[in-house]
Amino acid sequence: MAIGNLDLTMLDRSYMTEEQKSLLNISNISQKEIEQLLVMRGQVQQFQIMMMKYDCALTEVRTKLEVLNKELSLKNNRNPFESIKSRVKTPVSIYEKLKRKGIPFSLENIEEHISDIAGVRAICSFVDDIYMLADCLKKQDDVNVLVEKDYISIPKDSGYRSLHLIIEVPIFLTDEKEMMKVEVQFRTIAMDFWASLEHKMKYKKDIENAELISEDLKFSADLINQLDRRMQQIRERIDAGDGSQYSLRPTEEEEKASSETMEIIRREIIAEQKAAEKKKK
Ligand code: 0O2
Repeated sequence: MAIGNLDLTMLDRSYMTEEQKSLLNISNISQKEIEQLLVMRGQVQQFQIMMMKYDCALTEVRTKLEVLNKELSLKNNRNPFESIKSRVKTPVSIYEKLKRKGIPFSLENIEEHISDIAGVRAICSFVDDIYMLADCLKKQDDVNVLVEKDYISIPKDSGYRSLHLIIEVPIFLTDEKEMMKVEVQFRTIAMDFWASLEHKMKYKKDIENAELISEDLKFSADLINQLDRRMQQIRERIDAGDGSQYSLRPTEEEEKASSETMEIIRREIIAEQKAAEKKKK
């Protein structure tokens, strides 16, 4: 499916699993309808140009992160991030996001109200690498930081954790320079694992008792947070070459979560025992 030279179906959806991609097709509006809308408004070329610019901005930011990765991995003997993904938001997803915000679909509104058309995601092993990488990026003199959302320090109610930066970077075209917005998400491997599963649930509309899954997800997000912190402490002890350097004594919060886990396990064992007794009778 193409508008002029731009094949909209080729917009990178590398963030998504196959299932999420197919679920996108059950949106209220189809890609074809958006194309028709743009054709009717005579904005096909403008739309193509806009998406091309966001795509160029993605390349710029990816390159910046890859350069940092190369330098920091030489200095510290480990890669600050494990992988990097990027995507330009699909027209359907742009349309849906504007709709959720109650804003009509227009090129002006897209530019003004959607800050994650170009999205880069850096997946790190350790939480401290997230902040170190983000700081290095923020310090660059051609990067304007517009918004910083630290959902690691203050997680969302869902349990979602990531560090988001909305930045502006310049792209240089034949006869102009333009500042383009890019959303950069930094998260650990474990946070990414969690977010992919939770995202899947959000897209699936027909789950019975979805609130129970949300509760489980929230609980798992806290466990993941503890795991991330512990992995970092262990890495620090390995780096220091001293196993006794840091105490791994659990914090109050960890103690509480762990006793809650034990309580859940205890209840499960009792329920299993009761079920077994009932079966015997
Ligand atoms: P998609 O489909 O992943 O692209 P704002 O206009 O800034 O107030 P916005 O853009 O929703 O509102 O900002 P926010 O909350 O920082 O979210 C930006 C993106 O972060 C989302 O994009 C998601 O990718 C991710 N995200 C935020 N909250 C959650 C969450 O609770 N769970 C998961 N799995 N991801 C989340 P989109 O466009 O909403 O979704």
